Amino acid sequence: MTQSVVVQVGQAGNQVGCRFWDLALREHAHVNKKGLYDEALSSFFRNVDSRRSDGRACGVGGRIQHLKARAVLVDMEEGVVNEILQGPLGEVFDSTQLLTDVSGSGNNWAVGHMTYGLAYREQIVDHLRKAAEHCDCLQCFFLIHSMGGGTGSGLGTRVLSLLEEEFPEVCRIVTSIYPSAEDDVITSPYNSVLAMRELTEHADCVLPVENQSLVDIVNKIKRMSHTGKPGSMIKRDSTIISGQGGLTRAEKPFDDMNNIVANLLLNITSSARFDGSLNMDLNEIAMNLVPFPRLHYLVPSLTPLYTLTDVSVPTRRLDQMFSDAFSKDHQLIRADPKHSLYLACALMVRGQVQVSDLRRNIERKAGRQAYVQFPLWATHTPC
Ligand SMILES: Nc1nc2c(ncn2[C@@H]2O[C@H](COP(=O)(O)OP(=O)(O)OP(=O)(O)O)[C@@H](O)[C@H]2O)c(=O)[nH]1
Ligand SMILES: [Mg+2]
Repeated sequence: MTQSVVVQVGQAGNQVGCRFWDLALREHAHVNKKGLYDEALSSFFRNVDSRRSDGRACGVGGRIQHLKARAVLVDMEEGVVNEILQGPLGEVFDSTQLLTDVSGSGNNWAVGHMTYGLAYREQIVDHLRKAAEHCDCLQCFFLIHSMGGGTGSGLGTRVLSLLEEEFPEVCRIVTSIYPSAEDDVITSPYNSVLAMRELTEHADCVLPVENQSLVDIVNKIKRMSHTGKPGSMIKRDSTIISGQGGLTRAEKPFDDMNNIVANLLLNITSSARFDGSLNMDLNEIAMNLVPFPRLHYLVPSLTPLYTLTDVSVPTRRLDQMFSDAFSKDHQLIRADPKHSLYLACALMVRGQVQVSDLRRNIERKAGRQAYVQFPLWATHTPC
């Protein structure tokens, strides 16, 4: 099995990353009943025996000792990373994976990209190399950052170009959080434009996520769960909400929105984390969906989002999910591809689903859009 490394940069990057690790651990705990460190866990986690002074990781097959995320956490202020370290996930990271400064980039792309980018260049490369050395077969880097903040947009895109320089063969998938129109960071449009140029040049694939779409989805889920109708209760262990109660209880700002982004990452990485007969390789995302190297912005969409009560997928529901995946209410960015052209789309399906039902739905969709190619990937893992 292959491994991937998550690089989270800036406040938004680290907060979204943190939700991803929480949900990934919960998903593995749900499946891994024997407490053994298996191939599935090794894709995103190392198993470190704290009694060994050299800090080396244990191989696949042994008991789980201490799971450490294959992650590099970068922020030019300390607050967010310190909060993560003091929270329930603190043990999942160690000091060798962290890189912080004190004053932040002041919402200024140039400070992140140029000032910190040059000052921390060696240290960033060092951290990335260390994370890569812990992998037997490194397949992918997942970069998570905001487009609006100085560190996320500026240093985040600097990290991206360093990844390209140092690991040209390793796939770079970037999750970029775009600001909403009412964003309180006044420089966020400038930061976003400057960062986009870098994303176009250096990423293999970008999953743009817009904060306004996340706000809309969260508000809609809240409205639905407050109607009191049967089937409108959110399951307590649903991965769409966080461990502390998520949407049903007040949490830190952004937590509920970040859970949705974390779910996107959870689903995209599921076939790298679990076995499955129709599994896809992470490289195949870019290989199948990117027609030209710079045309690599994918519109992400998630379903089920609003029917959170039932995670099993009866046939009727699956048909609905296929339609939902193409509706703008389920997209994580406020774009309307129906007014333009789909060059390619991929449907990633999780759970116990009949392949014949999938094919029937693909024919239904593709029939109307004759030139669209539908690669089909499915993972038989819990969703
Ligand atoms: N979805 C989401 N957006 C966030 C989060 N934190 C900040 N943002 C958004 O990200 C932008 C600000 O970027 P930050 O990530 O806070 O900034 P930074 O990368 O830490 O950069 P500096 O603070 O300037 O050093 C604004 O558009 C915020 O609305 C978060 O946890 N989730
Ligand atoms: Mg910050």
